[in-house]
Amino acid sequence: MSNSLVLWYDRPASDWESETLPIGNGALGATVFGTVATERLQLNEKTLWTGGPGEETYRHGDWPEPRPGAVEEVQRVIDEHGRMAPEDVAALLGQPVTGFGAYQSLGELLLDVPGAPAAPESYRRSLDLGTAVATVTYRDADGVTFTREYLASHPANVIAGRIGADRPGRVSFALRFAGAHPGAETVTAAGGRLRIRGALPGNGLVYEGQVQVRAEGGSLTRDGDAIVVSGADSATFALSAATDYAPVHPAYRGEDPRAKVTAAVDAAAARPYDELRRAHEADHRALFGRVRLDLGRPLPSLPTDRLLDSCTGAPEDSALEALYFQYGRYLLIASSRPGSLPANLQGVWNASNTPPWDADYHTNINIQMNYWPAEVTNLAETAEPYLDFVEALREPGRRTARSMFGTEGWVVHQNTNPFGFTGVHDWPTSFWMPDAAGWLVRHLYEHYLFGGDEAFLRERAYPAMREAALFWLANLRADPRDGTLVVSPSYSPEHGDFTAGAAMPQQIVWDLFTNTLEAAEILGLDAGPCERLREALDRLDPGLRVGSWGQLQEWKADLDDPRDRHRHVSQLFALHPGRQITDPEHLEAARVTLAGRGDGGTGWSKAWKINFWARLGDGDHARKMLSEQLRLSTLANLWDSHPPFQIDGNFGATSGMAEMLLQSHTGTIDLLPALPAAWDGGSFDGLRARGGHTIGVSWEHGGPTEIRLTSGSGETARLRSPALGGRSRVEPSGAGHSVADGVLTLPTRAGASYRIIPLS
Ligand code: FUC
Repeated sequence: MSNSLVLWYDRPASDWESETLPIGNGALGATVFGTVATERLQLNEKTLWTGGPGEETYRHGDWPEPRPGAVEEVQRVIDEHGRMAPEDVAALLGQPVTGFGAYQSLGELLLDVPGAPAAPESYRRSLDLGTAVATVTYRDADGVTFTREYLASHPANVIAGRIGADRPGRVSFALRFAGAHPGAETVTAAGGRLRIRGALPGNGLVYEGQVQVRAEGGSLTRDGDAIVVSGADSATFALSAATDYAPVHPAYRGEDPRAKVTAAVDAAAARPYDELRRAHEADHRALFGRVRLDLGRPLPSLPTDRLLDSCTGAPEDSALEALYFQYGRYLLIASSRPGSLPANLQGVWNASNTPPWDADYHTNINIQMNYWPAEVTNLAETAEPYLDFVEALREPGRRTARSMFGTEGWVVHQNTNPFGFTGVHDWPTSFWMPDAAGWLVRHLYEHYLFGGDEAFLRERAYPAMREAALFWLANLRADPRDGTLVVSPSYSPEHGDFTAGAAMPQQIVWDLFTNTLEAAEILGLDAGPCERLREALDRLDPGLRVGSWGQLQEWKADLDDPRDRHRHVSQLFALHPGRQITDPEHLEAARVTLAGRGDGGTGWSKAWKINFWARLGDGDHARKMLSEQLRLSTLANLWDSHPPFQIDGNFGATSGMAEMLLQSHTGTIDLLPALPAAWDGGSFDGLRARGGHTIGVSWEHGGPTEIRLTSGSGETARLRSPALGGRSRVEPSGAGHSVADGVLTLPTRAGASYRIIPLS
């Protein structure tokens, strides 16, 4: 195969944020600098967080004392004046944040290489998305070629590396660890093993890391707390790390990490490196290899940073676009695997102890966007940490619902941490969002829609959805303006005043109630509560209003300014990720809103707009946003930039590209629903549709020439494309398909594969 799945550079990285190459196994992350004289691998362990229990002041964001009448007072002001300034609401309902914490760096693994060339020849630093191996090669003045490779193995739970040379006896280095919390940890070396142990200041979270070095030939000695390899033919290392964090309310502490780390490093060190690497590649390929995308252009043989610099929006960019799509899938696999926390604002990669926004979990778009590509790009397993995380918020969220609102149900507000922070802080424009839980649980339902696992729906998704819905049954209010049920106070994320019935909260509640009712019907459960939910849904203001300039209103009153370019386009939740907008009038209003907001915005904002335009069926505009994101919001290592680096935009763009190729929101599978002119020929395989079908399409001149479908659980597939309106050949032919209104209906057998070839 060509290099179509490789990021590569002809220089070492000097800047962590924009240049290093990430590897990860979900729990552990490393970024590779590839510097020749002192190699640097910046390290992370996903649960290494300050804050939470152990901090005296930590209260999960709940009010320390009840505030009887506070919410009602805000509701009263809004009823009377129509709005209330965020600062005034924060003064009544917010509180200074205490003990929230931040995601920490673990430190750096450093390899000092004696006699390294100052000007190496044939230098190359690369990341192969297909194998999930990062490689650095260079030649010294004697003509010796050195090769370093690094990987993060999920099955072995280690970050491992191999340092080699093409002449015997030339591998020498000293390996040491530079911790990120010098006063809090100790580093020791013995028997080729380096051990780091510490307890974080504040919350006392215990962490441990170990690295075992092995050398073939030469010698392995110790120099203080460094391990020294001299004159070896090659050397390998295996590193693991863990903390005593556990995702269990209220203490959020589990076992001491030493036994787990020791076992992982012992086991990895006892295996031949090649075998470890083979097992890693097989594990990675089992996920990554499920989807293939070819946008009809070969990747030019240029370093990735120069390729990115050469992007203009021309059709030739499509090769980089395909690489960028797969990079999002790679990053999700690397930063979200079962057994640890979900991907945070930076996935798993963070070099700072005071990262932007604490590298936390923002719930007003960011964590949700991280998981948009998970199901459709055939990586459902990567969503498991997120699904677990959402479920684990129920218990603290229940207490927050009781103490702030005095009702049943569960809530979480605008940002959360690994320690069940479900209450509030007091940053006026981004602290209040009780509707966030309704948005979070939608992925649990989606997981069922794609995977068809009814036990998951019954035991996990439905209880969390139902309890979030019960919160709103108890907390919706009759709007004195028209008697509809509204959220009050309600807030359109990070924008404007507090009002009653802002579009996004209304649409989220619509989505939550609709999904919960659907799920209950599938499961045959809960006649009583469902009756109440149905009545409330009938009375609910659906949050879809067309305003004076044809726009979809952001608030219930027509307050929208056509010149407003705010990065959030929250009023279009109903377009994406929601599925409430399907009729021409509201689709057109959504289009007007989107055109009004313009094509600017932060990285994630542009990524959301790719999805929006795809949902509107406008492939050229979707690709324009993709191009804007690549040109203006993407760093040399192809990380998305808010700025600064924020990974949600990577995931949102991958999702948006999938939405351009395949949609399945309303009972049909729409093929190539938003194909841009620049992608005039191409093919994909392995994307998933709701209903459990796996789809591949080849196309030319904008129309499918062959559709490949593998059925999951044997549901009937309804495929829509203008090309399917006429005659088609279906193989195997016994499938008994029919065509009506441009929809080809195909009964399927579980596990069976079909080929559909449009004939006219
Ligand atoms: C949201 C956005 C900000 C930023 C932050 C992490 O609240 O409004 O732009 O992305 O999350």
